[in-house]
Amino acid sequence: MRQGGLIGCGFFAHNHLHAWAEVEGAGIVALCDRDEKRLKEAGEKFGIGRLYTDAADMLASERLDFVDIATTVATHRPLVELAAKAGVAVICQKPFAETLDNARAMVAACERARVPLMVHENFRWQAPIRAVRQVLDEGTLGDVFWGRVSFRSAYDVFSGQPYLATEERFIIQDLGIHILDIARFLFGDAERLSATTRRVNSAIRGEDVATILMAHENGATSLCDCSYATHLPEELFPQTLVEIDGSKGSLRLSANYRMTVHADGWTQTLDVSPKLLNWASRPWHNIQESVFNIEQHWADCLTNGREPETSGADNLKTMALVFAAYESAANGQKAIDVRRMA
Ligand code: NAD
Ligand code: 89Y
Repeated sequence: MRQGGLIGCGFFAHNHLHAWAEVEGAGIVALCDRDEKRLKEAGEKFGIGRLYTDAADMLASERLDFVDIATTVATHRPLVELAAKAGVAVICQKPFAETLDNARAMVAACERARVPLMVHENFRWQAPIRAVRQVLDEGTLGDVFWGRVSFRSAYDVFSGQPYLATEERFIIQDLGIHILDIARFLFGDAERLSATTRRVNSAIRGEDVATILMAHENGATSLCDCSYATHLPEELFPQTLVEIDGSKGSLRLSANYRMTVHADGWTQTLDVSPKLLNWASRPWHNIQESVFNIEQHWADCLTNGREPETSGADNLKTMALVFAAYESAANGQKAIDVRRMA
């Protein structure tokens, strides 16, 4: 079994730890958090006794195959570079970096050290998103010319993640990043992008609404829209809805994980709900299942010597969309050539 050390035992890391306990071929043997209380609590809850308040100490004292970094973005670069220097493979949570320069530097550090690097970009690993991709792969819709990836909610994310209310940048960096990555996963890389943003909730610092229009290399147009200011009759957090139009048919991933495919004169509606894993709880179970899926993918990649789908190099392209969206919105919706950025 590949042995990992987890750095950052906060809000989301508990999902990582539940999932690691079920992954085949890899697991967590040591924990690190500079907050001793959080460290001890996680150690007790998951039965892990090797505890460190300093990541360098953990790397020096343990024989680790990888580290799983579940801290917030400001600490990603020093921690990724520390692990690379120790010759240890790295998983890093999203958002990977605060700047493209930092993202490139982390990718370069891992390449120089010849250690695998995966960004924990998990939304594309959600079962409903995989089901959509399968329809595309089967060619049922023909040539895709238009798509929409949409996340609209008023769920209170600030109580569990208070830093989301105080950062200068909010929804694109935190959530839109997943939506943009799903768009790349479904429609391929983008050439051009333009965006608008808005802050509706005056109690927070950053933007909570964003609308992003992209032209993809294959000629498709997509719209990524996200909002944490949308009060709907039915709160759908954390569901991502998808619409796709192709030359032979259309697909709609609608509320409550219903996927409707219409092609060649017939219509089929399927329930593509995620599994409710035994440690998961609604409504987070969709995200929680994807955490297990991406961790299992990492373990399989280490075993087979394959590059993870959301490698650091791949994630540079998603990060480029994030920064391009902010640049466009700050410049009156200016069209940005994203190929010059990644
Ligand atoms: P958090 O603040 O609750 O936890 C972070 C923990 O890291 C804290 O306990 C802190 O003490 C520790 N830490 C920070 N720097 C450290 C260092 N240098 N060494 C050791 N420990 C350190 O944050 P969170 O809400 O758990 O979010 C963590 C990351 O997970 C964020 O980047 C967030 O965007 C991401 N996240 C991802 C998803 C997803 O679906 N992929 C969902 C929620 C959060
Ligand atoms: O941090 C975010 C994420 O990655 O998924 C949902 C979230 O927890 C709040 O927007």
